[in-house]
Amino acid sequence: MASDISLYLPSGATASAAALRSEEAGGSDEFADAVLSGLGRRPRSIPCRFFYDAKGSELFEEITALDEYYPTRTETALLEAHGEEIAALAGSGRILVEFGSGSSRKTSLLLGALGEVPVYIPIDIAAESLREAAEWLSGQHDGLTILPVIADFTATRVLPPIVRGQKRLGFFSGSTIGNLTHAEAQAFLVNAAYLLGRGASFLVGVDLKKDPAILIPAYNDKGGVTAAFNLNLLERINRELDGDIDLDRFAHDAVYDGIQGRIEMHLVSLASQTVRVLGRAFRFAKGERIHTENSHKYSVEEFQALASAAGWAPAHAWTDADRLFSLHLLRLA
Ligand code: AVI
Repeated sequence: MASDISLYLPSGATASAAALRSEEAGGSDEFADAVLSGLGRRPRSIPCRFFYDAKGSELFEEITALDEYYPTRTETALLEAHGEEIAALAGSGRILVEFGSGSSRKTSLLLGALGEVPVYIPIDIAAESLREAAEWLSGQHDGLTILPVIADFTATRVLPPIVRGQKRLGFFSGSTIGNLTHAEAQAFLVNAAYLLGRGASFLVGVDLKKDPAILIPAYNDKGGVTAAFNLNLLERINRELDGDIDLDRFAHDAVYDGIQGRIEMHLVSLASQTVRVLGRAFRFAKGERIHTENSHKYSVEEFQALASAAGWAPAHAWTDADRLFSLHLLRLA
């Protein structure tokens, strides 16, 4: 039954989600260190993983349903259209290892297409979302064994012992890989190869390079949901780090850097002002920015080159007719 799902810690222990809540990524100490050092450096920056507190996660869900935000629906449509072919190329009877507990709907589509999956292992640092996703999926897929692992999926080196001797298929959806720098993305793919092991397959969703006239609205929607998502970082600072930031004196901005091939999100100071966080003062000039997110875009060939450099052999890439998004199947010899 759903509520019996226990969460696996790489140390080998199991724990309840509640007991772990204070240790989740973005827990206050780590958040405080990142904010104090990020506001103190030039250019100022705060890592995008801190967007996802409860309110930020809700706003992100809203973003995925926006007209302007094409990635989620396009990737979902690719999974619907090519599920059978993906399953045939990925290999049957494999343990499914998902990096991030992101979108249960996409996972459910993939599970449906794969047919027999002996065990499903989602890895995420956020215990609560991990448990919620596992509960929902266990309701959708009768008899599926789910072993959620609480860990930083970019760095974890351990899976539950049940995977020993079993072939694995990795799944990393939503172009979350685009939120990593090229070097971090390569390091992630190398670590995923270690974790998934010889003979593994890996399905990765990657947003494609395209006209900035499509990209910019996807990160600056008319309804202001992405702006609220970005500004929630300042609200989170006020809530958790005793901040006094006036949200009306900062604005959301999204720009496309064609050289780096990435959308950058920033928070721009609308006035010359001083803000306080945990008793420390930070002076902003009017127009000064805090860099809050990178979202890298790749051509099919660029991503295949990155994956190859990390030891993976590209087996196939699916794209939609408008060339908005790509799904890559990689293999490890
Ligand atoms: C989670 N990640 C892949 C999203 C993206 O498109 O980079 C986060 C996001 N930021 C603004 N809108 C969506």
